Amino acid sequence: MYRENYINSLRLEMVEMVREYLSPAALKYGYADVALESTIKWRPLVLVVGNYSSGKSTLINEFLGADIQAVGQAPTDDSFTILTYDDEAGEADPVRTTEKRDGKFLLNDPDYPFEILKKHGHRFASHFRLKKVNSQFLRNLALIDTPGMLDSVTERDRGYDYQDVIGDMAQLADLVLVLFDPHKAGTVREAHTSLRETISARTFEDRVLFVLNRIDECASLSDLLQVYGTLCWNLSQITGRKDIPPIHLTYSSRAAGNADSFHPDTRGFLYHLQNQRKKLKEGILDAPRRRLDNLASFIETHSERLDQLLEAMVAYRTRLRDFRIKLGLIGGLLCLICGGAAVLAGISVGIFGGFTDPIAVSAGIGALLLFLFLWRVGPMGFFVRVCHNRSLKNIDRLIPLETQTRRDTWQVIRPVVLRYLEKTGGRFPLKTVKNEYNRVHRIYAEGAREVRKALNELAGIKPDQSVFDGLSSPIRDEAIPPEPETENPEAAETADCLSQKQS
Ligand SMILES: Nc1nc2c(ncn2[C@@H]2O[C@H](COP(=O)(O)OP(=O)(O)O)[C@@H](O)[C@H]2O)c(=O)[nH]1
Ligand SMILES: [Mg+2]
Repeated sequence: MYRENYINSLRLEMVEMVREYLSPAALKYGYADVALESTIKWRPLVLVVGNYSSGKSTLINEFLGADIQAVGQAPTDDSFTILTYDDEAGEADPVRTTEKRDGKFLLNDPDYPFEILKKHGHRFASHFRLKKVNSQFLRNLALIDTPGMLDSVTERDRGYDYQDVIGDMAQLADLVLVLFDPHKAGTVREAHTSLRETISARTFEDRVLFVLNRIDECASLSDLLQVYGTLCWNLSQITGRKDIPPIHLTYSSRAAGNADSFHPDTRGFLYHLQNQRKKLKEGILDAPRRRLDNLASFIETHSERLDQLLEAMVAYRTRLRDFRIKLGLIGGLLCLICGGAAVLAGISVGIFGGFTDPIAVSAGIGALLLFLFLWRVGPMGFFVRVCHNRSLKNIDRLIPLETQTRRDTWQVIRPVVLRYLEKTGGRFPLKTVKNEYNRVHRIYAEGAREVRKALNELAGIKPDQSVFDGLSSPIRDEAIPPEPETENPEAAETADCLSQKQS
């Protein structure tokens, strides 16, 4: 429980950090259209994608401990379903759906992070829903069950862009499970491409878990190896990498039993891969910890960008202020000369009696003030505009960009800086922007480091065993094959190899 509480309070603190320090500046300077925390404030999310009939809903039901999602060989369910915990439901009750919400409600409720999915239109909204389930599995995370990939002809009939939706959901998710099955090992290329495009290359490996499901349907170990090889090949083609990402080899013993698909010869290798289901479950239950990693990266990335953005604003305003001071001094000097010249001219033509004549002094001061006013509205305004335009033209010289990291960050925020300076004409108070810069800089320089320190501390805290043990599913493993009496050493060795590769 200690670790769970630690994770939860750390998550809330990090969201608060974003809300209090980063969001205000992000909204004010047009870096973000909606508050930064709107996509991260909800619970950790696990997205489950794959072909239809790859066993997504079966897997989810098994972990929830009840038949919550419809399952079937044909494309049964064409909806995106958020499965989340019902805090109000009694824990002793049998696991069931306690409440349902439709897509329109979800997309418009600011308590949920799904506003960014609104753009996918009404057809998507009618295929989007939420179920509250009183399953302990969902206590610290929410799952998203998705309709499977279909062939391209049917794709067009969906009425919304499936790939785009998957991409947006993957951005919200802390963990993405990509399911394959032996019949279609490698045909989720499209889903994979949209994931690749939306999840940054740096975090892709941490965020995506590949699962080869329904392995009980492989007639033998060599059949499984063939499927595994095909999948590896397809994955390496899709990712463009030679090293194969870890793949969980698993199956639903309950569905396998129902489907009556156990070939007696297959029991040997299945026995050695039984732990994979448990490992997968543990991997999913680790989503809250993954959320912390993602939040840490989120804070690092956005605080770095906002820090540079505000640095540029301060640099611009300081430059303008210095230029104004210079212009003011020149103007003051010119006005003094002009005022003095006016008095001298007055004396020389005999209008004023002399330098001590009070009328001459007042006339001199009046002339000085008039020249000052004319200077400010005329030449000074003109020179300030010239300085502003020159700053915009040479925007890349506003702040030092000595490292590649700073240059990369600058490329992202440059248009934001330009837009804001053009919109305001450079008229914003230097003091305010300096204060904002100091606040964001504290997060960038110290906050992000503190967060990493807390995460390192967390790594030293042992997982709460109760989290995993207390979640034994009421859907029993009816068809788990018994350990083969005479173990085939070759098969065992190969299965071990596969398992080891994944750990
Ligand atoms: N043999 C076997 N059948 C499975 C397994 N997982 C799911 N199924 C069956 O495959 C069909 C499709 O499952 P479903 O969960 O609806 O797939 P989804 O479309 O990906 O959600 C159902 O008839 C399940 O009973 C498995 O591990 N082994
Ligand atoms: Mg399904």
